[in-house]
Amino acid sequence: MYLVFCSDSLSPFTDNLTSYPSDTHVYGVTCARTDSSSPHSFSRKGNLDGVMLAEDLKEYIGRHAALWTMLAVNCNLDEDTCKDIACKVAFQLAGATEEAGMNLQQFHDFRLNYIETPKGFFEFFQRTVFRVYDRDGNGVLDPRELDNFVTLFYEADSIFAGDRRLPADKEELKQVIRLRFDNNGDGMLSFDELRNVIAGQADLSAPSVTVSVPQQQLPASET
Ligand SMILES: [Ca+2]
Ligand SMILES: [Ca+2]
Repeated sequence: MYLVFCSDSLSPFTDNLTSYPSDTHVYGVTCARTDSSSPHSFSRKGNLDGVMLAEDLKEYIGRHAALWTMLAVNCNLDEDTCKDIACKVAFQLAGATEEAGMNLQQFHDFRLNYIETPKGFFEFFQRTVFRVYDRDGNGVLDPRELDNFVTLFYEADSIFAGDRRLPADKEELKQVIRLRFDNNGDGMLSFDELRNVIAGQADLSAPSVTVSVPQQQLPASET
């Protein structure tokens, strides 16, 4: 169920709608959830076109810590960077662009598909992790971006730290990832190729060590 408000006010949008003066009109949308203290809503300051721009989306994401705090914890990033990345991913998933903004229908679908279902929410998180390392945002990790990504696995405070299944060092892990997950062999890792790695559901162990039989030592030349 939506509650639609119209706004020509420059007042910042807050969770507490009753704090608005009577002449304030807020254009937003809220869904019927049990947590009424945290309405899913957005404002478009001084603009009634129903389009949500990056500024509005960042405000929405900022008020929903669950959308970005996991990034801060897992990737050791500051809050603002996490919110920016979550915004970029939200626009992408909504099929919208930051320049053109997100319309009400796109916002509704994004929220329904990626915020309100655990599966969708997990995918949103995985995509934000991927986007952290896809610095240029071209949708694939090039060798340098992959190098940054695998560093995550070997940092002291990493959630993967101490996992004995991991190869001994990141060079070996990169090799494992390229061999097992670069399905189209283009030397780049797309989100779909890395999805299970990010989800912690991939076998990253080094190939089983084959015990090589030492070659028979040749007698030293006597000449
Ligand atoms: Ca890239
Ligand atoms: Ca590839």
